[in-house]
Amino acid sequence: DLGPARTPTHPVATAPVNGPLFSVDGFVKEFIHELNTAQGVALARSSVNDQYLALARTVKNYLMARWLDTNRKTREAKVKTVGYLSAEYLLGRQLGNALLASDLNEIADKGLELCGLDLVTLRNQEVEPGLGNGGLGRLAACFIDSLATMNVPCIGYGIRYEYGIFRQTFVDGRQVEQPDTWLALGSPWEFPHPDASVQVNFGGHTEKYRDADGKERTHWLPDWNVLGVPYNYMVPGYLNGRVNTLRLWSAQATKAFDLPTFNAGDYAQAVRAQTFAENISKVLYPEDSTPQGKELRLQQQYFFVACSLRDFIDNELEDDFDLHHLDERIILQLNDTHPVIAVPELMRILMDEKGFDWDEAWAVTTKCFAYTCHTLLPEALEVWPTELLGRLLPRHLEIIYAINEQLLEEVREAYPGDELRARRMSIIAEFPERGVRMAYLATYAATKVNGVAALHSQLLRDKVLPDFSEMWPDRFTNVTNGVTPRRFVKMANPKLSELISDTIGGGWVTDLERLRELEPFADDPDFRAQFAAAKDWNKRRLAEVLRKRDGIDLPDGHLLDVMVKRLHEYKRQSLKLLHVVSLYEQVISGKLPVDQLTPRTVVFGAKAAPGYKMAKDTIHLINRVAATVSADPRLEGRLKVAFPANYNVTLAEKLIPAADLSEQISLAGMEASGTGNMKFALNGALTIGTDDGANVEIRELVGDKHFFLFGMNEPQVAELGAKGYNPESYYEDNPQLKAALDLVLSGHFSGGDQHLFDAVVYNLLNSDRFMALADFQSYVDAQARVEERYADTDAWTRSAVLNVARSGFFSSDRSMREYIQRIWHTQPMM
Ligand code: 6GP
Repeated sequence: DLGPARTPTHPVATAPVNGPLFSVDGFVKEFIHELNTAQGVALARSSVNDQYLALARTVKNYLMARWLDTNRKTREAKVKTVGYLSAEYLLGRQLGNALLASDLNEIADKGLELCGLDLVTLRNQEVEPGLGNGGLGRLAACFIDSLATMNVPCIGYGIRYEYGIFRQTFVDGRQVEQPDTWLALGSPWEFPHPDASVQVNFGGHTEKYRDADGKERTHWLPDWNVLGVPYNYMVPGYLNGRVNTLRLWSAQATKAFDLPTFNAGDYAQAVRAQTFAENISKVLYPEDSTPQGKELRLQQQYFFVACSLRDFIDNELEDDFDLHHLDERIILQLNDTHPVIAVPELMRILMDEKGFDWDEAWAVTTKCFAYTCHTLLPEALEVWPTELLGRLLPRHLEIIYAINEQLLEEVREAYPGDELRARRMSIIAEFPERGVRMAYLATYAATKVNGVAALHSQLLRDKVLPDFSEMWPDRFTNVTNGVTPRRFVKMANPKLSELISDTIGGGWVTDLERLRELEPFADDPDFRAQFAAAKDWNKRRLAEVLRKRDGIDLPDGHLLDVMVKRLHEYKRQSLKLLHVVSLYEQVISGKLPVDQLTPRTVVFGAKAAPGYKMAKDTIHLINRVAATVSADPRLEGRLKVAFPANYNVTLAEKLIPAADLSEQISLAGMEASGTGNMKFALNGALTIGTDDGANVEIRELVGDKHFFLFGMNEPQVAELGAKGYNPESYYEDNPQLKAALDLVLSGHFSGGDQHLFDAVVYNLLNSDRFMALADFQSYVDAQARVEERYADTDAWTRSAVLNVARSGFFSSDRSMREYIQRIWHTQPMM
């Protein structure tokens, strides 16, 4: 403890912080200073990595003054802050976005040129922080970008994983995971504040005692603890001077090592505690949409949530703040169930530490949380065994039991005699083992519960939480997801952005509905030509990236058909693959003259959870089909399949702007929303998709004529399921489908091995939980319509322009506006 700060007497000490001068000269000075003093090298002897780090720090220095200023103003204004609690943030590279937000692109470009350096090369040196799996983590990153841009106070809270999502490589076509060493070459964007570290307790037991007033109270006596060290990241708003905070926690041992053991010579034992503690933030769990019920995962969840609540209460609020009014200063948004342990944690703080009664604590807690659900898969809803939860967090389990008692009392009062209902709604599951249903806990405690697209929110109410929505209908709402137009249009698609700005002005970047003004230009041949030219430029840029990055050659003049997302059976990459195999089979068997094949390149990008066998087998099969099809001279180069490894945000930014066709083909009722679907539409790809997630809203907005709908809708899926689904009948009845599956079974893609892909094929034939075979014919028919439209270049481009013009709704700024108005009740700052 350094004691209280002294009152400064020097005028400079109290003046606002100034960043480097906003000029090419100021930039160069700062850059060289960083290179010399932080990197410790002269320009002439510096490596590209030195230069990148110095550049990143230079840009950070510009933002720093604004960050300090934002913090000061927010604190002074004592306004309500959004505390976004998320176990994942899939940020993507930081440099490009920081340059854009601070309007430094031109200055940096010129300044680096004066130093004999090239901005693009330095930008490519950045390793993206992959601190998330997929949609849920990327959504969090888009949301905090939008809040900063809209001038809304927000702190994103999460975990600083030392290893993010694994790096995917292919060995003989099979996925092999490599550790993601994103910190290895330096981490210029973060700044740790070890002095603001927080202690987090685990284990032990609880004891009752009587306080001074004779009231019974509880005391938690934990038996181990770790330290949470905050690492701050700046979240700059677009050209508005606001810089919000992303605060990620890193776990450290409270004691570096056990000195007596160390002195006794058992060095390994002496540091064991340290290793154990640091494991908590070591690695991101690579499961997407399906939880891993592992103890370390629960440790991670409690760790970051406990750090965040403590941090906000102790460091962001005034010392004398009355916590009865906590909801006037923060709304804690629970990004799925991962942070839901924050609910009993806040109850514990208020009761055990601040002396609140139960009812007082509950009244505050229920005003401070809102919950977003991101899934419909029943197996994706987290349930923590009470045995584990009680061992790790005994006090929290007690509180959860008490919350549940209160819930059941309310239910019994509302529905007397309906014991079955009470049992259904219990937060405590009794089967297959005693466990805590985190989604129920969140729903009971939250002011609002939302799904992430209209259809999803409807199904959430009707199928996942029907009893809760019946009892508290007003608690449920929908906020359809969105994506940030800064990163995914302005930055990722510079040519299209320029064309849009030249046509309707630059306001669309923060007011995306203005893309509507492009509608009339869909009929302007000149505009269409420029639009198509931008698409071509994006394709050439992608070709260069894929050649360098993956050794993949992208043929000219092909329809670029892209399916990028996590590998999951419900997303149905296998359906896309069956279409490819079928086209190929028809050509090599002579049923389809090769010159009638629309030249097409199909690009897949997908990581599979390391333990998800079916997903990994599917990756293997895609790679084998890719190799076979691309190499077969009978196709005359008219069909190609490419599967670049390690799909991530960085690749998405190149791939999405180049795409013609966006594949959004999940079984209806399974994809909560999707956000890739929005990015494609905004970049002028046409969608082939089912009536699922946000596809429904995309289709409604862009119009049926400009969207290729296929497959069963959700009620039809439910009906077929109820009737009894028999995938084999589709195989028997559809010669085209049969021929495709038979070709796989023949060993054609596996060097004659007729059993290599048995698991994938027989899963489709015998079970096919996600009904790919049922939707096959409809999908193939829709693809024929795609080809017909594509053959008419003008018609295709017209549809593409209309997709852009009508997709402004899918800005994450709009999503944030809806959260603010209906859920958070916060105010932007002026
Ligand atoms: C995903 C959903 O699968 C996706 O449809 C949605 O767009 C995204 O969340 C953002 O809302 N869900 C997850 O990634 C997940 O882990 C538990 O859900």
